[in-house]
Amino acid sequence: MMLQVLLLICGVAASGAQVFWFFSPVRFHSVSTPATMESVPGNAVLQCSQHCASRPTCFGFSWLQLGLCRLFNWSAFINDTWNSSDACDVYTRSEQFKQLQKRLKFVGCKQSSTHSSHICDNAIDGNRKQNLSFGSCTHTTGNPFEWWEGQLNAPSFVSYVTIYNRQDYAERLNKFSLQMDGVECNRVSLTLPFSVANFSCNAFGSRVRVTNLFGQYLSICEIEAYTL
Ligand SMILES: [Ca+2]
Repeated sequence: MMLQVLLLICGVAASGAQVFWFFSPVRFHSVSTPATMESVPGNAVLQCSQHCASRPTCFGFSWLQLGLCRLFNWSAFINDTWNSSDACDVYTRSEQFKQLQKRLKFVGCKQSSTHSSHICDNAIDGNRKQNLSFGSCTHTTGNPFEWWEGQLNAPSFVSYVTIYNRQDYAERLNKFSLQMDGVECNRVSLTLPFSVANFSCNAFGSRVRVTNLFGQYLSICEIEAYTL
């Protein structure tokens, strides 16, 4: 399951030192992709990661499940005009990505309901542990469309959010709506549960909300918002 959300590739730098590249998804089932600098065959995301890691100018790739890796560089990634595409998954080098991004600060939160002591603040307490029993995950009651909302310290452009999902019952967060100031910026529908993943938003505002479309409990162990 982790392979779907985070890929670790080992390589050797020009100096001979061993280096590690992390690749993580920035968009699932995207209908657009950065301009391609090179296309290579690849029957799995892992193969695409290896192709990209071996090319210094490659920043990420989009993977078509028909067996094609489309590699792109940084300038293509940040270009707002992506090319239309058949549904593909877009990945980037996480370590380089982290150097260029800025984490935004949540200063408050609320949620539709609270089960036991699993308050909304647990999603923004800085503790990323993904087991409910550790006391750092939220948990609502089991009504339809339960939601969690975080308040940013200032209106900001949110490129994406990173969600640390609960490890048991992770499938409860397969389908959800991500909203900025009440307007949906991403609707997520996964076929497999995730552990940690980035979900694009690309919207300006100050209130980030996750609404569960699965139809029952919403639990988030940590959520972080990032801007480029
Ligand atoms: Ca937490």
